[in-house]
Amino acid sequence: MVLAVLLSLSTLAVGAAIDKRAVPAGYVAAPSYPAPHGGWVPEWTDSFQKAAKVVSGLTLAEKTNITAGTGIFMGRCVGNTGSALRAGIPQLCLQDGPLGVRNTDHNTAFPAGITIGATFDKDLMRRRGEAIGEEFRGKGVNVYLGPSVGPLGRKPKGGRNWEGFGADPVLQAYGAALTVEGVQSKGVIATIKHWVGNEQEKYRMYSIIQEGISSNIDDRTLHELYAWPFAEGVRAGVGSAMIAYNAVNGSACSQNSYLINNILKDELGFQGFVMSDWLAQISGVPSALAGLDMSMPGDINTVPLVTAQSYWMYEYSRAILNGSVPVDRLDDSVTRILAAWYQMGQDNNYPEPNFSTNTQDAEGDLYPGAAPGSPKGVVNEFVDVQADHAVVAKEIARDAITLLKNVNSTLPLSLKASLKIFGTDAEKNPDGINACTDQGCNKGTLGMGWGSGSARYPYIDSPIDGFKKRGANYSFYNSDSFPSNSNPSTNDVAVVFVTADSGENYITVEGNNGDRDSSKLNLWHNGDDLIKDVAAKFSNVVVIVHTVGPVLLEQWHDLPSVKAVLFAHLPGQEAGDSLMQVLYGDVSPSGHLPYTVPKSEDDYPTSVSLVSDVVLVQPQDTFTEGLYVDYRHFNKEGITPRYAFGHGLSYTTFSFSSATITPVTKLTSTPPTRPAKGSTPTYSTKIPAASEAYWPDNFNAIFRYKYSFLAKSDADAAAKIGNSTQKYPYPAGYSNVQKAGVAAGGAQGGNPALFDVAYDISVVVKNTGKTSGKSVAQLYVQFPTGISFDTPIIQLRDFEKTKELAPGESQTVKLRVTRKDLSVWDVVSQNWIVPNVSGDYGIWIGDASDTLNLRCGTKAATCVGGQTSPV
Ligand SMILES: *[C@@H]1O[C@H](CO)[C@@H](O)[C@H](O)[C@H]1NC(C)=O
Ligand SMILES: *[C@@H]1O[C@H](CO)[C@@H](O)[C@H](O)[C@H]1NC(C)=O
Ligand SMILES: *[C@@H]1O[C@H](CO)[C@@H](O)[C@H](O)[C@H]1NC(C)=O
Ligand SMILES: *[C@@H]1O[C@H](CO)[C@@H](O)[C@H](O)[C@H]1NC(C)=O
Ligand SMILES: *[C@@H]1O[C@H](CO)[C@@H](O)[C@H](O)[C@H]1NC(C)=O
Ligand SMILES: *[C@@H]1O[C@H](CO)[C@@H](O)[C@H](O)[C@H]1NC(C)=O
Ligand SMILES: *[C@@H]1O[C@H](CO)[C@@H](O)[C@H](O)[C@H]1NC(C)=O
Ligand SMILES: CC(=O)N[C@H]1CO[C@H](CO)[C@@H](O)[C@@H]1O
Repeated sequence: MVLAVLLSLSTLAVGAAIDKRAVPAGYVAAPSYPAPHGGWVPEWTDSFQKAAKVVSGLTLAEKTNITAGTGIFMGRCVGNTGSALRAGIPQLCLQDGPLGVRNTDHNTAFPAGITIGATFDKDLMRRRGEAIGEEFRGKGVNVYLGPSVGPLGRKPKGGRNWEGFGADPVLQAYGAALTVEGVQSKGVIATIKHWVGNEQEKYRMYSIIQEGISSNIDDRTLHELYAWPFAEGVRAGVGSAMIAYNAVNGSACSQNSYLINNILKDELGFQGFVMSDWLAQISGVPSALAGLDMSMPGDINTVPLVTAQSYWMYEYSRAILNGSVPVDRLDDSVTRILAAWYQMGQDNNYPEPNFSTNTQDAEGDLYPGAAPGSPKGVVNEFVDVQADHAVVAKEIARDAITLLKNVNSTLPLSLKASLKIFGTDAEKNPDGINACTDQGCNKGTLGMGWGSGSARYPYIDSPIDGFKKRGANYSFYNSDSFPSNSNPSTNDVAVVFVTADSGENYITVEGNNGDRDSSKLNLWHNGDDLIKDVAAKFSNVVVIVHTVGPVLLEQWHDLPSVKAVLFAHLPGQEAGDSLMQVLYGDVSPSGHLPYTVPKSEDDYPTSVSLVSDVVLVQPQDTFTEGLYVDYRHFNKEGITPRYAFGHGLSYTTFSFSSATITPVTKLTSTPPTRPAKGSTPTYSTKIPAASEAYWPDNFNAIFRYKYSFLAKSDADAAAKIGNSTQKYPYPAGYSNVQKAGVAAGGAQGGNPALFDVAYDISVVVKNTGKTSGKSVAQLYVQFPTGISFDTPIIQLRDFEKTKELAPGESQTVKLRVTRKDLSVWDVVSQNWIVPNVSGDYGIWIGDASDTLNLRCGTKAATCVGGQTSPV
């Protein structure tokens, strides 16, 4: 996907030397070896035993075949591992992306991550995951390349924030964990990505002329923000994790031993396999030692499709024979991969792929990367996997719609209203709904951003389709400039559709290189001007925004004729009727902002602007704002945003009352001691016979395909080195002795005591208005005063959406805070500590981060309403 860029870079770059700009003083990428063996948590024991048994019977070439892809465009899926058919292990199919099966047909284009985040609805998060899982399984995909929780959303202009769930670690964590549970309940391996610090698109990749951008993150910030959603994904049992393109503290994530070995596999107790992002791997032996388990798609990053070169496959066979990578490291990787396969039940009649990511045709090249000369055959059986998933997709699109402003109950509309509708976003792209590869354009209704996180639309139910179906009385002006013939009348309601888009770096759209580096936080297509022109002529204006993230509303928000503003986020295929149900009041809007909407880009700390204009040296992105991203920053600096995180209006009103707080687990300043690691499979350390890697006689190799075999002479030469005193120059701090495990670990997600419930909280939510609606109870924690840690004023820790409440109806909503929710990461003791066990934590409850009027205190264990919101 990054091919064109890479090839052009490499032609430019021949001979240019890499000049590594030092990371700022104090940021270090410490060594952490060896890679911990997997299999030590009870939930995975059976799968590891089955896997280890198979692995013990595999040859060297079979093992290295399983750890890498066969090359880009070398199979039906975006990633295809080698097989070990003799042992019954098929090739595994890995496919994008987070919101649906990419590059295929008869699939559902689900609402994007940011949209499900805006629902604040755990049940919908889980059901979306289940539906996605069914579609990936139905297409024969073994590994779903989602959910995405990195980027976290630190940079408002970051290109891929929309693939995740919002600019808060806890919202991301629920999104991730429930997606993982849903997807994996259907037998599909989920992939949590991108580990970690992938907060901007530009400069993300390593190339011949420039190292990938370095995200310099301090330890506490990593734990309390960026690693938090990964911990919850791991706790949910995620089967794979994908590393990020960028570096952290100067060391590429694909070979950062501290990140993979120490944090992910040891402290967070991750049992699955770690794969590279596509072409992110930059070395062979170092990445293996640093804990990488799978190379995707298998090619050398700078020369895909040129030769059959790989860092692994045959090179990995060589690195084992010459003694550089210990045999147990390879065995552990293969066991992790096969354990995930067994853990999901994929050994039991799992379907083979029946689509091709490379073509929409029924027949085509079996290995397009080998063309010319690739054998041809049937590559697409057009299997319909949609079932009734449109139902949940529409429910999500609808319940995400976030009403920001609604003066004088302008919404809901009456069916009789005379509507004048403006903006090309209201109708489908006239060139075709899938006219742009990977949705790499912003034309027509914006249902998703662009890049590998996109899917093809089976259809789009556009807003205009919706108005038509309703029998609305409307005129539509399909233009982003104000037309001269709109005939304004005082009784008209003008509805203006506007957008802001972003995506992945390998496609540039309207000057935006993935990130919104050109559009900034402004609406696209002169949306501000269109709204202002409409507002000058019409007195009742409703603005509908399809957006990837925060946008500036200031040019028109307070104009007297702008009566209502709503964000419909990225609805996927179900953009029309979902919106109609809200506009016409079938349901009340119930979405809430999964990020802050600022008044100005200057409201953010300068450290979260995009890094730009760096030539040849490694770009440095230092997270100096620490914990203070999004609302944490606005609150700390006392900056009033246009709309606060969590804001979202309804057509009705709710009260929060009769709250209770019940102590459950008594807190201690450090958590109880972790359980010891369970046993893991034992692996031989003996270097296998060179003959295990020899090319078989008369093997019919596919051109440019990646194989794990070596020529006899090469294998023998490597084995000779392996049986000599010649040693690989191991990195400083290298060791191959398994360790006991860090104090903060102990189970999937970390020390299990971190997830003990400290307090149960309940609150009665009552519909005090005149129409039905759903509310969201949001719970924010305020740390006690006087502690020695600087903490954000409030931090989201739990939320729950109510059922649809009739007027006068109430529901008791249950929330909880865990030990971890009340802890800080102490960099000195390397553990989560409760800074004052007898301190009075404020547990604030409300329906937005700036309307928290109900406070439960942990000291007195009482709750009091009518309080002044802490921010
Ligand atoms: C990055 O450097 C900081 C500062 O030394 C350190 O606290 C942190 O643990 C490092 N992170 C990684 C992943 O190496
Ligand atoms: C590796 O996988 C490929 C693709 O399935 C297969 O052709 C090849 O024979 C496999 N190699 C081994 C050693 O099994
Ligand atoms: C062994 O092979 C690997 C893979 O080609 C290579 O990187 C490494 O330097 C070799 N080790 C020795 C000691 O020659
Ligand atoms: C709301 O309606 C009332 C009564 O019709 C009117 O006086 C007031 O100006 C309106 N407010 C706005 C902001 O339009
Ligand atoms: C539609 O609205 C126009 C005003 O723009 C009005 O003249 C016309 O009667 C309305 N038509 C219907 C069917 O309500
Ligand atoms: C390893 O080297 C020793 C001599 O140094 C030799 O006796 C032995 O046969 C060799 N083993 C292999 C497997 O080549
Ligand atoms: C801890 O909290 C208690 C109760 O609020 C308070 O009396 C005490 O001073 C606090 N201790 C510290 C070290 O802040
Ligand atoms: C339902 C269906 O058509 N499944 C097919 C998917 O493709 C594989 C071949 O790769 C077939 O074996 C399945 O029958």
